[in-house]
Amino acid sequence: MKIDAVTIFPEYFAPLQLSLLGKAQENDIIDIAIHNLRDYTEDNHHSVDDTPYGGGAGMVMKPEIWGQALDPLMIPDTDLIILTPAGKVFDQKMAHELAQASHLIFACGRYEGIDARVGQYYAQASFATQGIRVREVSIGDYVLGGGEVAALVMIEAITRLLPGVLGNPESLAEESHVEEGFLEYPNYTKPKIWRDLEVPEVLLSGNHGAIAKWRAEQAAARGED
Ligand code: JCH
Repeated sequence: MKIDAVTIFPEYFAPLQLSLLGKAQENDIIDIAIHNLRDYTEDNHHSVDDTPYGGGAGMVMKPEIWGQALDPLMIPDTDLIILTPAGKVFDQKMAHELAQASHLIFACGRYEGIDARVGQYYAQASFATQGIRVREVSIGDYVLGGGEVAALVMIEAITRLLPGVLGNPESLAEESHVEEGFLEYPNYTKPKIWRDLEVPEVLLSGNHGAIAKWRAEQAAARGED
């Protein structure tokens, strides 16, 4: 999977070199390129923002710069993801959908966001017929300073679903329960007693039927709070 991210803060993406995401890149499962939006400015001050039409607080990102940055990335079969607090909320189901994509572009705005015509432009029929889709996505109902952290969250959640990324496919099979509305049960490891707290007896019993029943009960109980 090819992944592009466009941002005025490329340094935010340093964690992509670590752990699971770093390995997925080394193993050519994902190919990530980070693009500095300011490289596409043409004025002396490298400005990317301007005052909002209609007035109001804050600044809005200029559409021309985004067009210059995105045009060369818009190849057939691309999902353009515009991060915004007003977008459709990212969940495990959307992660699975996006894990099927061949090319993702994350447009990471700052200030009050990107001029609305950028999304409108690439959502036109002339792009749709080439397999270019535009999605406005939020990662949850809270306001971040920009799209970068939201893009990181999505890239990690999507990448771990790609074939060959997780060594152990059992964890993915068990996780599919999460998507079906089942919640996880509490986990324990050694030692058997830690600071006077004991591991539930049933987990030491070797009775796999009883263990499965207990875990199902615990998972259901977690959903109640
Ligand atoms: C973003 C902002 C609108 C502040 C600028 C670009 C995503 N789930 C989620 N929360 N926040 C974001 C997000 C994504 C992209 C951008 N900002 C800051 C945007 C505002 O209006 C109230 C305020 C935030």
